Amino acid sequence: MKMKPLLVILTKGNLIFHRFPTEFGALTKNGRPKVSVFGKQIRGIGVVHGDLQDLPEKVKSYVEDNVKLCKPDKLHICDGSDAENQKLINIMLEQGTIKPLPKYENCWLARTNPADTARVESKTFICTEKKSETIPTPKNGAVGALGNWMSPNDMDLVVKERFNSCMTGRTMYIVPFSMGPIGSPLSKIGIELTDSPYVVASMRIMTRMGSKVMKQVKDGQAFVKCLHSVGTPSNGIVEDPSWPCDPQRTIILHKPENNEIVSYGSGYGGNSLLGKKCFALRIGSTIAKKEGWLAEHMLILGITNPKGKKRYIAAAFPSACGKTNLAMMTPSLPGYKVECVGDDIAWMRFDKNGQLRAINPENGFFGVAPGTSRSSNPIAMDTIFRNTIFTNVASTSDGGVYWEGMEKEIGSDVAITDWRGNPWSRQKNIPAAHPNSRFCTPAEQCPIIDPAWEDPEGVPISAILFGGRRPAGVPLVYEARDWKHGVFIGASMRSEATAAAEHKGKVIMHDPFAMRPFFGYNFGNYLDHWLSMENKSSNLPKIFHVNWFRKDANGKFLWPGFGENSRVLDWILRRLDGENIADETPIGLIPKKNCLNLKGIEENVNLDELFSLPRDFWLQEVKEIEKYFNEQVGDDLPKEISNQLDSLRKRITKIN
Ligand code: OXD
Ligand code: MN
Repeated sequence: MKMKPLLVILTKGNLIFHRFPTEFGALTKNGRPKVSVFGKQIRGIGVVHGDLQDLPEKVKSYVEDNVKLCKPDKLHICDGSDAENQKLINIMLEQGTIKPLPKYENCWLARTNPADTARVESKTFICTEKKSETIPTPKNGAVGALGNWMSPNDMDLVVKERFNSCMTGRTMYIVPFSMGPIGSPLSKIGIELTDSPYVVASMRIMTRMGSKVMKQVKDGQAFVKCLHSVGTPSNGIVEDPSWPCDPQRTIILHKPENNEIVSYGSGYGGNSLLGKKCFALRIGSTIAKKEGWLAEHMLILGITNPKGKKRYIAAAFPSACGKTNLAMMTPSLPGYKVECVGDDIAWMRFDKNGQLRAINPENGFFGVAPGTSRSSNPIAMDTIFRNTIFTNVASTSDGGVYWEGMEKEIGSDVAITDWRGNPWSRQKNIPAAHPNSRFCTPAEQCPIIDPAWEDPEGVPISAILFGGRRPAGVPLVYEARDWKHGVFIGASMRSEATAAAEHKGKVIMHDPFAMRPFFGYNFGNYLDHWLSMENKSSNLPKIFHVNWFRKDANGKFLWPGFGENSRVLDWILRRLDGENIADETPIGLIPKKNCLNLKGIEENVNLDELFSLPRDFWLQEVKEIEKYFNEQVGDDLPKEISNQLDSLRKRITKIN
């Protein structure tokens, strides 16, 4: 009988031996699986799926370079087919990466290594010759908080040190993917090389992936190079073969000059599904700057009013602030209909008539699970129980999933296993699901997916919303006075920290444009770019700020949120129609008395408190913004933005 190779595993300090699943190759004398790559040739490497000869030359040479570096045992060229997906699922089942969820159709549960559960912002770098291309120079001794820079030389060293032989014993998957509908003039292509079948299966949901995209590369389309490895720790010991990773050396690098992304050590979400944050936002924003468009952390929704008039709105909120809930909202106001184009990213460009048009570059939803329920987001619940990969949620004894928020949706007799695989009970003082646990589900399954969500021309955007979690001082909604003021509002955004990244606690963080972790270049230049859009159209979208999260003195939310947010969208749409329903305030325009439709909820809403503008709060807010701009953006802050701040300060001092 052919022996499977041995892998040493360290569990709770004890050395145990584990046999690699059949996926892994033969071992050399020193215990490392054999590889045979010579020069720039790929020789002796088993191609387990697809034909190397069919690869476009540019892809071939990208693959060859990285085979030489990473030394995988096998190559798999992804075609995106169902049969291929089944193969991947079998491999993941065998490796213990996923388990089936028999309560649903074609759904799977993955549990990550507990050290690999979120985006690692501190280990994410943009690599440019000059540091100032990537981040503004901080002032007054402040530590820069608008991204991390690395020189291209250091990037090379990091890559050599980490990637050398990192795929030994594994298969390298070659994943061609399109961000945006295939063939849309607004779409872009990437090729991800990865050693994680979980990443491939997730990319198949989150992007348009497979042979059709490779064909476009063959036809001459450029592609963004995306190299990913879950990594192999430097001592060669993979602690948990069901979720290999190398958290100690995790690093995510972007080189805009070459349209290149390199990610090592993490298999999780935005760290590894490179089409999402790395491509669609970081590299995307640098391409957008060059080409004159916008790559933004925004949902896109279509909303039809009771008269049948439809408009599209894009909205930027930081991670875990309810973008998915708003994008799939069930309006409480009669006669309104919301349809979803996207829940996380928008690529937007002015067309030749000066109309801003947006596509959702993604093909799926990678949504935060906790808090999603029949009452908060019934549409998401109708979307996610087919063809979905859940990660780090809890599981139930009847073959389903569970997370905080689903209390009313499971029987009292089912037993729950938490995201780490331990028995869990409601009495336990720890969450059953990881706060950043996710569902990864195809967008086309959403029952309210917009009929134009794949329109190659994009959908016309009439309004842009900025917002965040602001427990104090910030009213439910206000409208920017003009485009420049709107850009200033985006630049001044702040929000409570999120579990989507590695931050702790509920501190209020600056998160300009909800892009702080995702800027691909110097934020000061990004502001210039946004300001320059003013010249592209005489029909600019109106800009608003919303805050669903204001609390009263007892810590209770002042606004019911969810479907009731349709009342705010109703006011916004009527403003777009030019209705005289707004009053000037020092911070912008807010609804005139009796102009926000509160029919049926008047009793429960304290409008005065919801829209109050406490002078001390706003004086402090202006101080904070000023400090932030001075320290973080310094000389790169456009004059127009500091003028906006001065005007705001003057207006605020007039508050009684
Ligand atoms: C996300 C995020 O995953 O913003 O969308 O963290
Ligand atoms: Mn996001």
